[in-house]
Amino acid sequence: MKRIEIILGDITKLQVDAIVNAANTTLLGGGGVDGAIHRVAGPGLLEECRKLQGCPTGEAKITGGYCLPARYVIHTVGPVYRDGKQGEPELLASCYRNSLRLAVAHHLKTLAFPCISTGVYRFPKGKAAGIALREIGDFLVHHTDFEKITAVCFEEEDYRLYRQLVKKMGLES
Ligand code: AR6
Repeated sequence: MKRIEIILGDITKLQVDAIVNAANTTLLGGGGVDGAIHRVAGPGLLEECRKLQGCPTGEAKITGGYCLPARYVIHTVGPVYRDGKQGEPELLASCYRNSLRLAVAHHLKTLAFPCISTGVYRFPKGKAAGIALREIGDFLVHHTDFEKITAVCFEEEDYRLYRQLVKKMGLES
C-alpha cells in the first residue's frame, strides 16, 4: 500500500494538508515536536490554541498552520506511559483515530504524524509504532480516496522500527 510513507525528518518542513502535533492537555505548547511546531508556526498558532481551552488525552483538535508549510495542525494528546495497564494503548490508538476523523471532516487528503507519546511521554517505541501503523493501515483500507499518510520519524531508531513493521504487517507493496 503506497499510500503509507515512512520518512526520517522534521515534520515542520512538510507541505501536506495537515501535520499532527503531539501536544499536552493545555494545548499551550511545550518541548519536542510541539515546541518545534509552535516555533515555526509563529504566535498566531498559540493565540488560536488558547481559544480551544485544552484537549483531553486521546482526543484531537484542529487549527490553522500559520507560518508552517502545512495548511492545518491537528493537535492530539497522547497518553503518558506508566505500565501499559492504565489504558495507554487504547488512548494512543484513539489519538490516531480521532486525528484521522478530523482530517476526513475537513476534507483533507494528505496527513503527517509524528511518533506520538514516544518522547517525553515514554511510550515504548516498538509498541507505539505497531499501534500507529495498525490504525493508519485500517483507516486507509476504509478511506480509498485518502491520498497519503506520512509517518515522520525524527529518530533513526523509530525509522528502523517503522520500516520493519510496515513490511511485516504487509502494508507495503
Ligand atoms: N519532527 C518530527 N518529530 C519530532 C520532531 C520534529 N521536528 N521533534 C521531535 N520529534 P515528544 P510526546 C519526535 O516528546 O512523547 C511536549 O512537551 C520525537 O523524537 O515531542 O507525545 C508536549 O507539549 C519523538 O519521537 O512528544 C507534551 O507535554 C516524538 O516526536 C509532551 O512533550 C514525540 O516526542 C508530549 O510528549
